Amino acid sequence: MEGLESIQKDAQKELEKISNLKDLEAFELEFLGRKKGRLTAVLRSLGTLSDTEKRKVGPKAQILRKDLEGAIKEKKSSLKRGDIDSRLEKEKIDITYPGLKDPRGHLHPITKVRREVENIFGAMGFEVASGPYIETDFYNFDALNIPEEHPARDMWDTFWLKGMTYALRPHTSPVQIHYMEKHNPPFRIIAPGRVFRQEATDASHDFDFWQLEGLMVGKNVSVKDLKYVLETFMSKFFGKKVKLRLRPSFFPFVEPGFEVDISCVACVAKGCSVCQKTGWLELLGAGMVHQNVFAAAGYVRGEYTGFAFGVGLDRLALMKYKIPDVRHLRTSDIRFLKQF
Ligand code: FA5
Repeated sequence: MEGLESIQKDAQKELEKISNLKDLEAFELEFLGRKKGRLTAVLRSLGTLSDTEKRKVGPKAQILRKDLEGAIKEKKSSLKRGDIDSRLEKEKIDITYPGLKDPRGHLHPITKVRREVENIFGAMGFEVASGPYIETDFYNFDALNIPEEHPARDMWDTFWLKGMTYALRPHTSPVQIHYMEKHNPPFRIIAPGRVFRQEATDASHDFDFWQLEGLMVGKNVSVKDLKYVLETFMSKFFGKKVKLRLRPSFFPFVEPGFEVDISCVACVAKGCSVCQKTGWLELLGAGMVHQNVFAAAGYVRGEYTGFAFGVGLDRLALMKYKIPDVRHLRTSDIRFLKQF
């Protein structure tokens, strides 16, 4: 029978060297394993000893078993702790490290302006309507009181498709007809959308730009309503009191028609380079809907009155954000877009 002392010495020596759980398992088997454990063998053979021997060896062997079991348990938990520590060391996060830049984009200035415009008009009871980019002559011109061969068509030279049957819309006014064909007055709508024109571009003219159409129709709608609605919108949009000036002008689909100027928002009507020292900015076309337009949309002539206006969304954006050239809005130049 192996002596308890040598078992204890070996166990102590080996245990000190153990640095992982796998070796600890092997150690446990070597000393306490059910079949071949060295201490197990001693404990099993106690029965073959004399009573005196038994009393001498028995308690010592039991104590050694308990000690070994305790030491194994302790080693196991310290090895596990070590494992966690080293994982923590490997996976630790330095929360003071500068963050990675968020690559998310943001809304385009035209989208921002469109949403703001929709909110302001929405608060005044205007619904948002839309229409197609590709139109027939009827919606682009005839229904808007611009007959074939009439020189007024030259005001909106557009891009023709399919042998002059279809064209890209040169303004948002066709949406008036689409909407009136499907709805009866009273109503108030705005129609923001892209329009396309054959245009020699410059700082304030592009060939692909955005317009905002407005249309309010009812029994007693008048120029007063037009002036009030536009003045309220402009003042809210620019965040300051804006004055309106209506000058007589010609658009075939309105009678009377106006060119609408607003008091310059850059110099507050004193005269600067933005308004070319006039104190006024030319911004939109407007007027009272022509009865021929109501008739083309299927209404009874003389039954309703209404106002309509068309303003360049791009021009609103230029003024709001002090952008010097309308063409910047479509270059997709990130250096430009980042500023908004
Ligand atoms: C029209 O397009 C009319 N449909 C507006 C209208 C609607 C009048 C309803 C009466 C009643 P005009 O061509 O003037 O009108 O264009 C209206 C506005 O669009 C201009 O005042 C300007 O703000 C903007 N605009 C016109 N051409 C361009 C362009 N090439 N680039 C950027 N904005 C433009």
